[in-house]
Amino acid sequence: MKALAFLVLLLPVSAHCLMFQPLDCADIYNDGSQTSDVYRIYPAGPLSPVYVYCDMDTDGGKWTVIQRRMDGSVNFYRPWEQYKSGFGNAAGEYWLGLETMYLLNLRKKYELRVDMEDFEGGKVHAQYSSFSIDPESEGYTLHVTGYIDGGAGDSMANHDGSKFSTFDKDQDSSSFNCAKSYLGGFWYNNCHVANPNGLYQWGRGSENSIGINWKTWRGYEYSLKAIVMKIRPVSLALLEE
Ligand SMILES: [Ca+2]
Repeated sequence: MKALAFLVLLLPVSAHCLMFQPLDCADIYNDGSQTSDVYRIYPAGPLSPVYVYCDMDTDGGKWTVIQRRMDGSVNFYRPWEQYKSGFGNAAGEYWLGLETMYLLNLRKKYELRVDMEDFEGGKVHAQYSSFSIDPESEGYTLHVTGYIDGGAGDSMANHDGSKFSTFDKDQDSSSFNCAKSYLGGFWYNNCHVANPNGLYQWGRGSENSIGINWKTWRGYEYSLKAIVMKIRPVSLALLEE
């Protein structure tokens, strides 16, 4: 019996070595790759790799980047199907995709961190101890709670409980089309306090509310230089509290 138990213990380890298919950047980090870079993850199974940027440096690393703006190189005014499947370049600006985010949420509990920069050298962040989204049949409704201040203020609370909207799929709580009015795709409410997928505007002169806004930091008339949304699995110890 002792020998059998020993074999059973060994099996998962050898299977892991033969076909390592990380779900997220935390799996990659724990497997020994601890440099921030582009990696492949497999939230939809072995035949569907997804390229993603892993932040292995910020606050202990293990962050899977789900959204990144940094230079205006990618157009974020896109239809539903593209926000669902993802777009852009994992080495630069991109949106991971709502379906991939949902598949990650199916497997693990995540926290969210939003890092941002302005054009004057300011850097702040906002963190949330819980981040999840519902399936497409529920409009990919956002659940984001447990705000922890990093200097940015809480611009996401207003979006908690909202469905995702794009210019061709209005699921917001406004009488008009928020995505069309504010030139992005997001969990618009009535309409936004944060607009990370808005129009990249290279700083000053941002027209009211259509830029990359984080209202509680730089307001509606300032479009940020960079914003990165990243998620990391919450440790089991924390979940049991
Ligand atoms: Ca509407």
